[in-house]
Amino acid sequence: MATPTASETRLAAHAAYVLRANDTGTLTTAAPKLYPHQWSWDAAFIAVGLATVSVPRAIAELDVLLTAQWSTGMLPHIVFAPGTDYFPGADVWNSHVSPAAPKNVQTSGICQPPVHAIALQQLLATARHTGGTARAQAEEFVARTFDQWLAWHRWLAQARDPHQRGLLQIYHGWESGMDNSPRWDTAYAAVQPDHALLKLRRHDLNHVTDPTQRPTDTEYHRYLQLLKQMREASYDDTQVPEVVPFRMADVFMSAIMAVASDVLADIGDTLNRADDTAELRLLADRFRQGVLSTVAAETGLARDRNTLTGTWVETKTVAGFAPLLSGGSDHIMKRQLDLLAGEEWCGHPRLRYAVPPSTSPTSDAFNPRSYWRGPQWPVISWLLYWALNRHGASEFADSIRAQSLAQLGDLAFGEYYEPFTGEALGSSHQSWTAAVALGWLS
Ligand code: 9WN
Repeated sequence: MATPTASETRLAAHAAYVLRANDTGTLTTAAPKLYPHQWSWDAAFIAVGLATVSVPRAIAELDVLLTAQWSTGMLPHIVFAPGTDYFPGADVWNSHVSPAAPKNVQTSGICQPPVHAIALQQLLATARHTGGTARAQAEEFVARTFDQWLAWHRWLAQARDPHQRGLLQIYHGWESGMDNSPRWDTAYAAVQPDHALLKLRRHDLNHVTDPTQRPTDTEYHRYLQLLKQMREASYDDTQVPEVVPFRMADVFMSAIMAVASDVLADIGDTLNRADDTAELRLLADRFRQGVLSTVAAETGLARDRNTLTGTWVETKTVAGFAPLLSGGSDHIMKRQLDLLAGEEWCGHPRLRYAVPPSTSPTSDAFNPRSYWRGPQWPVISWLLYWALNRHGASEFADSIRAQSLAQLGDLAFGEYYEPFTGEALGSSHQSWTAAVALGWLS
């Protein structure tokens, strides 16, 4: 890699500072005020960034998450730090209604996309490059925790894809990590909130004062209704699908499962875990095929499926590019690369930075300020960048990196960005945005 420019050095220094400032001493909060706890997929991206500064600190971050692992293997989507305000907090989730929840930590009762093996791979690569004790510590960590990551993948495969279709089912938009994406509109329309839930205790709007950047109250009512139904079912893996009206086969999460299973298998190979590696390769193949089976011939995009109604989601969101993560078909990859570079996506003439918007600006569902309904998310740009490099599309990956670094040059470390103006939206000093900046710069 070329010598960093002065602005790159400045960006890296600021990014490292953001991560340090968001460190509670135990875990790195997802954002200073808006998200004062640890989130599962945030922690993975944060570890990628932390590793470039301190390998032991990156390891500590993942260790906290693993301490909260449920006995089923599930990694919960939030690990609560004590005594901070967030809604819905630990009291609302009440994870201890489930016998599978850990006793000494409070967590949520749902999961998020399994990007963690990607973080392990990056952690190992950074540590090997650093050498010395960092390398030994990372290798010891991976060997010590391999069974826990394996249990996580096994749980996803068994609990969320029991019929082995290669598509993970989710029961809440929060599980996708793309909470209010138009991907979930039809499923949420079927959720009828109880009257008692209409009075919300939202804290997010104290920190993001422009409500158009956040989900609406109507959306929150539905989020809370699903949470209540799941809590009343004790977050039980077989009960929950019986009681919630939100049942979606999430194609983007399934693609992450495919590629992360392959990456975990690569790590298993280095640990001489032949049987487990073979199992992970089968999982990778199953989910790769599942993702490819959703691609619409007319649009070339992958689709989520509402498994309650049996209908496909046709809205053009970034999730349509799931095959760029999972791979498996040269023909589909080629078509998707052309699409992604084209006018409906990164080549849209009004974009300030040529990185993927969460929803295509040509879609009726597009809203440039509203959270997952249009803004660009640096963390998603990084994930696609990583996947493009993995699948040999390094030129496109380089362009996403360069455009992203320009976008992050405002040093705001926004949670997401307005695609036409480049304005940072949501929380500033968002940990995973700082982390992926470090990932790009390392
Ligand atoms: C609910 C922490 C998380 C991310 C999600 C993002 C947002 C939470 C919220 O923040 O979700 O889980 O309160 O809005 O959508 O992807 O993990 O950064």
